[in-house]
Amino acid sequence: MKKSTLLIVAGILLITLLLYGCTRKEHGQEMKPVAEQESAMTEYAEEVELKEREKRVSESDEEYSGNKVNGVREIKIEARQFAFEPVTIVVKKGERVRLIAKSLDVTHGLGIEAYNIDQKLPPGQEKFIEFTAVKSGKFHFHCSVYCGTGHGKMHGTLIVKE
Ligand SMILES: [Cu+2]
Repeated sequence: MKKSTLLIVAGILLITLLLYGCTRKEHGQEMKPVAEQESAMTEYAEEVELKEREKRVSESDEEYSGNKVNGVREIKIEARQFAFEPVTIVVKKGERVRLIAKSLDVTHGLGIEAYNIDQKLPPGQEKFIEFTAVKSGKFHFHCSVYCGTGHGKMHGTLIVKE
């Protein structure tokens, strides 16, 4: 092989190596923005997840009736011929519950047998019924004072969620 041929081959090899090196460097430079982009995307995903979690917390609280006031769940309940409003009360197991019950017409009563509650409700008076929701499940409540022909239909449900 001629010396000049060797030189040309060596030159080509050198150029190839240089080009390879440059390409690699370029790739290396490209890596950084991609990584930055990924971390930005991760941050964005974390932010979205946080917002969704906050939303879930507020939504899950909406599952329950009334409002939490100084750690006690206060729920207003109205009785009239011949229904309770709301007809379903949802609380969380273990929490302290304060029912603020009132009759809008005649004397009714609020009876929740599972919780040993029987409160007479004279018309127009707010009555406070407090208990701790120690038992989970669905419990029946009813009007415990005869109030007229539809008295037997005055029912409701207390749901104590785990
Ligand atoms: Cu009744």
